[in-house]
Amino acid sequence: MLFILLWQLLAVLAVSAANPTQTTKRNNNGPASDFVTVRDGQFFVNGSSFRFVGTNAYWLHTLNTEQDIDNTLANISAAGFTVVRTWAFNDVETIPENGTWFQLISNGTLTINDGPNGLQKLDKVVELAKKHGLYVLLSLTNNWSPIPGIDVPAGFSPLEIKQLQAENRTSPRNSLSNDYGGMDVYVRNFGDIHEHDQFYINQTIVDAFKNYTSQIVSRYVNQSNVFGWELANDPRCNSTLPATPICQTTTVTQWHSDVAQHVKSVDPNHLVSSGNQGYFCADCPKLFPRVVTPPPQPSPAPGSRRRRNLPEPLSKAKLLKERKAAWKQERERKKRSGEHADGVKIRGRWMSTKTRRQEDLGVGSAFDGTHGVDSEDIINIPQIGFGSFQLFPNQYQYGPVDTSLPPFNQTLQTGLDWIRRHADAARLFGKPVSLTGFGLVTANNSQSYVPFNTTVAPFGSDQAPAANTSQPFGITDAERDEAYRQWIEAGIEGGLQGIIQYQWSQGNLTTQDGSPIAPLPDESGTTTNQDSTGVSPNDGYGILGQGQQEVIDTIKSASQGFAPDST
Ligand SMILES: *[C@@H]1O[C@H](CO)[C@@H](O)[C@H](O)[C@H]1NC(C)=O
Ligand SMILES: *[C@@H]1O[C@H](CO)[C@@H](O)[C@H](O)[C@H]1NC(C)=O
Ligand SMILES: *[C@@H]1O[C@H](CO)[C@@H](O)[C@H](O)[C@H]1NC(C)=O
Ligand SMILES: *[C@@H]1O[C@H](CO)[C@@H](O)[C@H](O)[C@H]1NC(C)=O
Ligand SMILES: *[C@@H]1O[C@H](CO)[C@@H](O)[C@H](O)[C@H]1NC(C)=O
Ligand SMILES: *[C@@H]1O[C@H](CO)[C@@H](O)[C@H](O)[C@H]1NC(C)=O
Ligand SMILES: *[C@@H]1O[C@H](CO)[C@@H](O)[C@H](O)[C@H]1NC(C)=O
Ligand SMILES: *[C@@H]1O[C@H](CO)[C@@H](O)[C@H](O)[C@H]1NC(C)=O
Ligand SMILES: *[C@@H]1O[C@H](CO)[C@@H](O)[C@H](O)[C@H]1NC(C)=O
Ligand SMILES: *[C@@H]1O[C@H](CO)[C@@H](O)[C@H](O)[C@H]1NC(C)=O
Ligand SMILES: CC(=O)N[C@H]1CO[C@H](CO)[C@@H](O)[C@@H]1O
Ligand SMILES: CC(=O)N[C@H]1CO[C@H](CO)[C@@H](O)[C@@H]1O
Repeated sequence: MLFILLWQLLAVLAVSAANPTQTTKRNNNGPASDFVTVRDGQFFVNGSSFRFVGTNAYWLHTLNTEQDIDNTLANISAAGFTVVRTWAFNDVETIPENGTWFQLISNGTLTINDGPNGLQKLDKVVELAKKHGLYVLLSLTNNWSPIPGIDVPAGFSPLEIKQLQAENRTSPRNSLSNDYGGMDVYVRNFGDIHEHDQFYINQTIVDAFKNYTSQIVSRYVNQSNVFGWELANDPRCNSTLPATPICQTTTVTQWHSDVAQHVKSVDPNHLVSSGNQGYFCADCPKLFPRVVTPPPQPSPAPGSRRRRNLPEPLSKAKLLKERKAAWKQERERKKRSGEHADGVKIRGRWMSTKTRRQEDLGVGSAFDGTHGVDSEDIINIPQIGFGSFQLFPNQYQYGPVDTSLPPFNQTLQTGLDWIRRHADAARLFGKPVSLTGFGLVTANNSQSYVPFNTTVAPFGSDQAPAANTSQPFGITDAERDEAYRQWIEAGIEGGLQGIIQYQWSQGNLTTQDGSPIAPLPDESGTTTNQDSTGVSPNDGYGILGQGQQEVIDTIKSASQGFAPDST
């Protein structure tokens, strides 16, 4: 009943037209704060609207010298990026001999390291980013922290897991984005139930995480070049540790509401966002079914594009209708090209299929709440300042694929659809939305590819692409650049306010044992050359030597629409 009323209300609102060009033009009448603020679906800094392209560099605080951090940020700034998304957490279960760590989580207690190899490293990142005119978007934890080298075997004690972790490490600590601690480290060290969603529901763990956020957030409360706080990278019900059957979208939404209020109470100066992957849950119960009033509609500037209606709200019915239409189109295409229009080939013979097929398939895991995330419910939490989503087609499914297209075009198209849906959600709910990470693994980079959910590459250098990747794997550099170009242009056209590439690579870095910029073993595999320089981690999305300049050029040219004076 509530849903029907909401639907009707949205339908009424949809009649009042939104002007998309408002979101692609600079607005100079915003709040004068030098902190990033939000109004009318846009970001503002110093009175002007602020749209950005950025890059990810989760490893910044692990670099071994201040000069390395400085050089890296200088290079990022020179490449035209204005925002860097990075990790503001580094949880360990035992104090490492070398390398950076921020928080020891052990035996049910938390200990913060604010020494030179602790939070002072993060201080440097924030300070040097400011020097180079960069904003930092800081993530407070991660959904993913698998034990390097092993899947978590059922029935292992936390101590046994720690021992296995030490034995099975395959790359230096902090090399992978999922090797900085995170939710599962809290879960393994508190309580007796080692299931991922305890992070969201066990009050002791929730309080422990709030303690951590208090320390970090209060430390940078006055730093205006902190773009905002991201509560977690890719929060969802499951991780390497499984979820309990009671975990659902409202569990994750409730946690966001609780922690976002907490962060805002400690730091009212900065925006808070989720960091989620952007999954939808069509027709699901909402904790925050508010309808945000659409921004006021100034008359379109001369020569600007036509007004567009507000998008229709997402629903199962809408998704199924779209899918049916696509299926019908495909059937007609097959008819025209002489292929069998309706049916499947079983043991060499064509069998007819039921036309109900599309309904039977459901709306798919990106839209049905499978992952325990309802990004529309989360964006409507009052303390959430802006929406976020990610796009990693090598790892996750974002929607149905049009199988009539070649594999690369399927990936490209699914990405475009995903971006447009989030741009629609932004316009519908009146908050800015940012794509906080996107990337494609190229053939040239495939040997380095390690998915976020694992600690080892799924295949060796001389093996065929992993059998479990349903998306095309190992595209050419040119295809990557073409997809990035089209995705960025679709994002800008749709009204996204920020787009962040994954991920930056840096060379000429100082090496140190026990850090991700470790010296390479020599021929004998034992001694090390401390004078050698190293390269930032590559999880398959690193671009140094993999077309870095081409990627930068593509992003620069595709993001012209974000330039201050463009209309
Ligand atoms: C905003 O204004 C402050 C103070 O004048 C200045 O330091 C800062 O660079 C400005 N930021 C932007 C993005 O213009
Ligand atoms: C945690 O407890 C174990 C066993 O009592 C002990 O060996 C270990 O030193 C403790 N760790 C910390 C960091 O206190
Ligand atoms: C939550 O964790 C605490 C601390 O480890 C534990 O004592 C408690 O039993 C857990 N609560 C529930 C409901 O599982
Ligand atoms: C969190 O902080 C509060 C207040 O400082 C303290 O009482 C509590 O023990 C802390 N919890 C943990 C798990 O460290
Ligand atoms: C932030 O600024 C306020 C007001 O000037 C001040 O009271 C507070 O100590 C500052 N906090 C930090 C961490 O610098
Ligand atoms: C993550 O990886 C583990 C171990 O391979 C697997 O059991 C789990 O289903 C994966 N979870 C997700 C959400 O992919
Ligand atoms: C999530 O975890 C549950 C329970 O462990 C499992 O049944 C389910 O398949 C998982 N879902 C995904 C999407 O990994
Ligand atoms: C696939 O995408 C490429 C690059 O945009 C384009 O040139 C090509 O025509 C597309 N192919 C199909 C069948 O759509
Ligand atoms: C490499 O780093 C060193 C020390 O930080 C610096 O002096 C040198 O100019 C750098 N070289 C390049 C090519 O960036
Ligand atoms: C720590 O660094 C020192 C000096 O570089 C090195 O000798 C030692 O092996 C490192 N320890 C670890 C565990 O990496
Ligand atoms: C050195 C090593 O391989 N240690 C352990 C890695 O993890 C597996 C379990 O997956 C253990 O069997 C190994 O002993
Ligand atoms: C990765 C990258 O762009 N590195 C550059 C950083 O800046 C120095 C000095 O200008 C260049 O030499 C590097 O190539």
